[in-house]
Amino acid sequence: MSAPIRVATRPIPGQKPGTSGLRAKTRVFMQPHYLENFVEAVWAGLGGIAGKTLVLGGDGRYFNDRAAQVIMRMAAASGASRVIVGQNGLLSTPAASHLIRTRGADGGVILSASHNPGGKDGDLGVKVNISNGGPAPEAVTARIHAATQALEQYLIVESQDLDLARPGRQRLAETVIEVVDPVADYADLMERLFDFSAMRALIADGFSLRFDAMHAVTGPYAIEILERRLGAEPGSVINAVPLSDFGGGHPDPNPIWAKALHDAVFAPQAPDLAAASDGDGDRNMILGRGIYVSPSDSLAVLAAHAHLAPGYAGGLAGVARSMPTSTAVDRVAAARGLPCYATPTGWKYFGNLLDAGRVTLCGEESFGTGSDHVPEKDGLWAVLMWLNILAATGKSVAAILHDHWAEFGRTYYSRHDYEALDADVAQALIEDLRSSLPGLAGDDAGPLRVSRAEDFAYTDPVDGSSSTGQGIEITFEGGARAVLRLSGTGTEGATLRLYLERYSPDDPSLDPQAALTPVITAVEALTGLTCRTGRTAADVIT
Ligand code: G16
Repeated sequence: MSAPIRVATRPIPGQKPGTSGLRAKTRVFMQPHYLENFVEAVWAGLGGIAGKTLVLGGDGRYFNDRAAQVIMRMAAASGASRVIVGQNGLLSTPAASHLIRTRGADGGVILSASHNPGGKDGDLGVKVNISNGGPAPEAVTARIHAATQALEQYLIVESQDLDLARPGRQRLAETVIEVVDPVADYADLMERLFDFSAMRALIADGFSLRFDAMHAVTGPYAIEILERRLGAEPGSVINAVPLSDFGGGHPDPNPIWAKALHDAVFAPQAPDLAAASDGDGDRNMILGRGIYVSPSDSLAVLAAHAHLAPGYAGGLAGVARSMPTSTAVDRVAAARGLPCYATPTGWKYFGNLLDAGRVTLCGEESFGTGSDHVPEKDGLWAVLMWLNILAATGKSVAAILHDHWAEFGRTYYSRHDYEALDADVAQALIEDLRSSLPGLAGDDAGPLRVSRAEDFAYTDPVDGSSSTGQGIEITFEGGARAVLRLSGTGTEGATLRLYLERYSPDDPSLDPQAALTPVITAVEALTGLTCRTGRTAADVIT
């Protein structure tokens, strides 16, 4: 084994971590030094890697395997004591998070661009987690970004590829490389949180389940948990084999990209519960026979029923949502006397609240839900929480949802995404709106009147750190709300996200898009969105 090689390099512009790590086109990551530069900066952001333990895995997308080999060589070159890597380089994000905690690791690197498409012409990403198991907070990502701008060299050892196909230990220079089963520990954790015997009994009684792994990382996890441990019929997990291009699809669990699954619940022989997860297993979509559960409603329902699962029988300390997520969960929190926090978009902002024991459940409109079991959102966890609630109540998904709306009222909600916009156009739209905010309260906007308009800023109640410019929030008289912000996870131009919400105290069962029409009209009046972007409709509506 040769000594570490110092490779001279230069800063590569644009290596700024976004909402969740660095994302770029796969071909960009494949350019000379691109991955290596960023990884060297990650070591700097983590305060060095010498003598430390790192967890490493990914969602199996194209270049995952090559990138894992490079990262192990770089970790060895910089003196890491151990790299714990998922078999075949695979680990879901929540499983990686759990491993970091159970093994007392100092951090983790997850190779994933989440729900973005994969393949040579798709996207790749590097997510960075810290020793609490959660995504690197802003202070760390800022250090990483600063390091990318000052790099002159990186260290790497030369070696043959390590064999990641079999669990066991090997050595790379002075570093122990430990290949682990990616599924077992995570599945055991789920058994401790949920009532597996009740869920097994429900399934044995004929309850049908369909889980779409979208050819991404959750396939092996779902087979083990849903089919092997819970006894769901073989074939209940579909698209279960991780493929490097996700079979050509977007591993994005929403009604657009998981359309076949969505349509199946509205067809004859619909499963009782259907769900999907994303590339790296941290997102979820929940469907029941004849019904789609919006992520914001899902969070509210879980908050209202979590005590039915053994791991949460003691009740919740509090709940948190990202600011653009609907206020449905706030109503549950108010009714149950629970603290409720609104944070900026990005799971990293939940980390301190979870670590401090202030909240037990968190969720986002972007198909993410989770709890204090790991400081990451967790797709399969959400599916099991729903299944546990269904087993405990004996109700259908539709009945749970309608009963929820009857008790708490219904918060109509939708997100409209305008993708691959000219970045300057999108930025100018946001800036113009931002500068108009001070005088907006009291103004008419289409059929609505603005009651409050602000640029969301957050002060973390645990460590006092603050984040500004986190989305424009406009509240209208009567309680409707619109939020506008630019996505931090895209890789092409800019994606404008428009989040729309309107509360109704009962459940008039309107179509959400129809219920939200006045809010859409109001936003158009305030921004001139159609004219400025040249788009007459959103690209993706969830
Ligand atoms: C990441 C973050 C989430 C965020 C989502 C969308 O999820 O972890 O907190 O809600 O991106 O962010 P944006 O609106 O900036 O695109 P993931 O699953 O992509 O890692």
